[in-house]
Amino acid sequence: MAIERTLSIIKPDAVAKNVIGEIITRFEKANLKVVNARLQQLTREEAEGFYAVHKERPFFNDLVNFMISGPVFIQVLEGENAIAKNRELMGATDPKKAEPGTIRADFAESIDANAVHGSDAPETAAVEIAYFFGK
Ligand code: RTP
Ligand code: MG
Repeated sequence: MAIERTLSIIKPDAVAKNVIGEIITRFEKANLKVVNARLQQLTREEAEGFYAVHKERPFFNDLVNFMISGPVFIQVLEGENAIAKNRELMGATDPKKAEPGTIRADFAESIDANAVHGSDAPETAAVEIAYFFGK
């Protein structure tokens, strides 16, 4: 299995709840290594650019407003099968549908305030890592 890198964002709701450490512990226990990270308050332009694939969707404005409602903790995770593994640890987008024991089941409030972002494929991982951390 290949060593991959993926972009993870601990969203404003989880940062506000003071669970950055608990979430990172889950990554570390799953053998994902934090290889770059920073706490950042996104501007509207940064959040819109990051979620540009969703710009025609009805939830886009709410999503952007939520992502700029407080600081986020952005990390690059590295490990075997990191992209799919991170998505598994995160659980379903809607925490009501997320498997017990996943990050979203345990820390998310709603489909809008859902604790974490994770890249969904190798192509998006590369683009998203470059978006925040450069080449
Ligand atoms: P993310 O990109 O944040 O990791 O989440 P995801 O892949 O699980 O979900 P995605 O389809 O990419 O949607 C991005 C974010 O938009 C919000 N959303 N709301 N109301 C809705 O139907 C709806 N659908 C998506 C979620 O907050 C989701 O994380
Ligand atoms: Mg997504």
